[in-house]
Amino acid sequence: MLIKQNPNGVERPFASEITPREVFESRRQFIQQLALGTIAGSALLEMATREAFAQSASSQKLATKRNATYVLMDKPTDYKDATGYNNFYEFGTDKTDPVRYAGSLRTSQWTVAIEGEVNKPQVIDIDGLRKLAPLEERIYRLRCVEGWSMVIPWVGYSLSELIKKVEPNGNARYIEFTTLADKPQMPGLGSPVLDWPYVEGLRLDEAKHPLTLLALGMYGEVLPNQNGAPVRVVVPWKYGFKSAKSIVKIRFTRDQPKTAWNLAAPGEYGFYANVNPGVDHPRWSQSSERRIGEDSFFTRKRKTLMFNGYGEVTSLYAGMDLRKLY
Ligand SMILES: Nc1nc2c(c(=O)[nH]1)N[C@H]1C(S)=C(S)[C@@H](COP(=O)(O)O)O[C@H]1N2
Ligand SMILES: [Mo]
Repeated sequence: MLIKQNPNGVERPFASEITPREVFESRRQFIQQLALGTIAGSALLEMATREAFAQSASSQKLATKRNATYVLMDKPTDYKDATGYNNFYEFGTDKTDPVRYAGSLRTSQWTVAIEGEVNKPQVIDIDGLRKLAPLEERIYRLRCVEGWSMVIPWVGYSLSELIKKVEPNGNARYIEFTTLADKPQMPGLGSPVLDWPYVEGLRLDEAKHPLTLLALGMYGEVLPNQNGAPVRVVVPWKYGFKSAKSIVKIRFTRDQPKTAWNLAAPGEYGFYANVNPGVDHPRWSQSSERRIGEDSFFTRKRKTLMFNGYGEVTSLYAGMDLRKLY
């Protein structure tokens, strides 16, 4: 990815990312209370969302039930960081471009076409997707290949619910996601940084893994445009670029689909893109990460965990050399 470095090579935090001591103290207390079990899960969600509602009074709330299987000890990233520091190259390559320019994305009348090796190809609208399965809240870590991470309470359900409904046939081995590419709505398409549209893909067993989320919201509300409204996937054990935003097409295929970042730089971004602290990016180490919001000058980086800490996916890769198939 396009990583900008300061001339002196030192990465400096934004002023807004330096946490005042009171905030740090209250966070520490929060973690302690969490460890003692004195904060209930719903309170956790409430704390995460309070700021969200304050920020966007017009945003639409989604009725969800928290899935207790996917709760983390990590404090959710502040809403303003999760929605203000983004990669969504269709709106520009700077981290603040998506929040500034994604307002032009029209998310009403949105449909997703399901095609390819399925018995029941169909076009589903967002209302249909919202009703397809009960909406759950799941708190996932997201690790960007660039070396930063966030903790986001998503709203959605396992992609496997949708996969069941469309009935893949015996030829289906992979699944391809295509993002909207519409120049009038997306100023970043004027730049040749990627081959548009943004495409991503998963092996079918990865797509069916319960962790793979079809996300329709975050922080209890519909997805903000800059986070991939109105529908995206979230694959938490893979680098963030696998989690395609603003999806308009899902295609089931026999052959491994091409993917946007692999096309742009095959030596840097593989098809699998599993988070792996043991395999460095050719231009930087992947062994640690900075958690957005806690990365003050004095905060140590966190160790990156194999599969981003989601060890339950290990068996999907039995017998594969994950150094070669990065
Ligand atoms: N369509 C599209 N999807 C995308 C991207 C993009 O540029 N375009 N960036 C990816 C990258 S690199 C990351 S890290 C995540 C960021 O998701 P977030 O902004 O919701 O945290 O989105 C991924 N999905
Ligand atoms: Mo990323």
